[in-house]
Amino acid sequence: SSCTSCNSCDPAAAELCTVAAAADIPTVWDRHATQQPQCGFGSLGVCCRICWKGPCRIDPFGKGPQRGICGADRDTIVARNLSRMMAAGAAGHSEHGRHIALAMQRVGRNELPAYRIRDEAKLTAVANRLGVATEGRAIGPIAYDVATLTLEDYRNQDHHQACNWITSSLPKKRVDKLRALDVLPHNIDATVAQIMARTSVGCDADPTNVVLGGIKGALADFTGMCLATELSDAMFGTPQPVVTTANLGVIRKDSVNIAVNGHNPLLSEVICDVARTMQDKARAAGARDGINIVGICCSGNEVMLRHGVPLATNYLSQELAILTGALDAMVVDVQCIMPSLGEVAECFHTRLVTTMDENKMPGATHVSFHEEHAEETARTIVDMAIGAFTLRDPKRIRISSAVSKAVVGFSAEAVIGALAKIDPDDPLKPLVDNIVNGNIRGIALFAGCNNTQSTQDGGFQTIAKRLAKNNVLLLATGCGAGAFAKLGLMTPEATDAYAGDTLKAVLTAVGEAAGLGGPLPMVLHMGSCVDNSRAVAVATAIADRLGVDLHELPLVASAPEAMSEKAVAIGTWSVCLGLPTHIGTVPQVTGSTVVTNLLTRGAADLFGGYFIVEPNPEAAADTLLGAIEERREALGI
Ligand code: NFS
Ligand code: SF4
Repeated sequence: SSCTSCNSCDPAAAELCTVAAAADIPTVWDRHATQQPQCGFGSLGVCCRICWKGPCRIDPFGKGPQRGICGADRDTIVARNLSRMMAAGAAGHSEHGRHIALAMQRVGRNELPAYRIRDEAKLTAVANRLGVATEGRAIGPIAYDVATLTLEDYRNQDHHQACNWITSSLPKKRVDKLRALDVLPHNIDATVAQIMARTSVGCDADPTNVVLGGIKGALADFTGMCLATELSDAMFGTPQPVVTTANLGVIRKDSVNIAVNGHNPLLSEVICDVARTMQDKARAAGARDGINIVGICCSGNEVMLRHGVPLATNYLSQELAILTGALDAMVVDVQCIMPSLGEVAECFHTRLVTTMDENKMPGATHVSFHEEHAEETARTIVDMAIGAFTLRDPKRIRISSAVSKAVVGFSAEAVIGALAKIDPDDPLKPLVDNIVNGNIRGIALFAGCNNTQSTQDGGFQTIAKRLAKNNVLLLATGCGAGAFAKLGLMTPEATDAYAGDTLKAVLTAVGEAAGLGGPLPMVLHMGSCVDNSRAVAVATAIADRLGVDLHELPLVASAPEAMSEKAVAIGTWSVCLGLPTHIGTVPQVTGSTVVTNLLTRGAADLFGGYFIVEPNPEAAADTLLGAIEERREALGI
């Protein structure tokens, strides 16, 4: 079912957008409509605002100006705009990673009572991988050393010395290839700063060189992502399969409902911990079912995978959570939080709480979050939610009927752990054998955002069903994973309904061996956007097992609704790791043939991976299947 006014496949969106319309509250879809037609220059990437002689724009039809005032042509302008997006994406993910690493240093010194190392085995594995001594040492000093070595990736000034986290996260052949192309970052912060510097007025004007600089930034993004995921696992636990629920129906009438929205588990984890201790207080305020934490966007994915916290929704329908009239607080930290939320919350009793001093919003109450007072801050926020609960307007409560079961929690460790139940001595063997014999044709990673330019969740659904039917193993992260969870595609039932026979047989054998009592879900939820590194970890393990590089394997990626600068960075590193990478959004680069050709063709020669731009999901699925078969043929399997 697709609601035309909200352009979504999500039944909850259709339900709640009628509430928005009746109350005359604009949603993201209404604002999308008011922006039409969107600027053609911007869509092509040929608008430049890098200096105040501008803005300048190139006439795409070749009649008007072909150079900006400084002389920059369309290729330079497009390349600079694109590289700056990659730098911004890298900054977002690596700030998240830095925040975690700094917290872990202090956990190691016993300075943060709200946190501890919950997964000592993971920390030890990470330490061994990075070359930090573990033998006979207490966990605190190991954590401190791991965090300190991690922060070296933000501090090292020797540009011959690549970041520890990228060189230890990829097959050696891939590292060598990236080094030969001079795109391995030596320092995440320096790489971001260098992109900003070289793309400012009057600097790098060679479009290929500019994009290669951006690519180093995208690989810095990957670096930040790897370290964020792995250190978060050590502090909060490595995900293991868990059964939970997803979609707006997880918001309950008789609970104090608190949504955690954003990205960083440092905040959402403590909210979960503290809420557990405040259940009686919520009941005393009249909430018969106590406190109900629900997740939105990647914060939601983080706590869903680690603790089975139900996922309310993904990016595009975050406003709708408030329209249920039963959301008592929405707590946000960083990234992908719509600035409209304050306005929507003001129409209801919902408390919108910002927590990061560098991410405030109009219409929100700011409760400054710092790790050393994490529990106190979390208690204040939960108290605010309990207070808001008593102010609900019962007439405006619209509990959604949309809710799906979701089996989630497939970290690389969980995947390999499940396989080990079949072959304890050589866990990868069952997976590799089934890829080689063709029972599994290949592996596809679904990642990225929602975008109003597409039908929400629609491309994910169409492409995934088609690939599953053709026996492709499916992984997902971010808002893509949110889409699958909401639509009931992360269930054994979906495997039975949609997977091709040979894929179904493998998923059933592994699921049963792993004690799940049935097949693995059709799509394996690997986590938030930073957890895309988990998929790379699985791919790297397979490549190492076969002695090949990543671009030789039948692996593809797809972001049907790519939107954010972070998604631009992720898509780009996916290409640079060797994957055919589909995006369903036409990127803002098509004003330059040089840049477009580099991304869709030239990249294949350099990296083995390339972008596939295809807004039509059916056509995209066919192209991805073709790419998988092409790789199989080249491998001789
Ligand atoms: Ni990823 Fe997560 Fe979602 Fe896109 Fe935004 S929440 S970090 S950027 S919109 S997937
Ligand atoms: Fe115009 Fe050049 Fe300034 Fe860009 S940098 S706004 S093209 S003058």
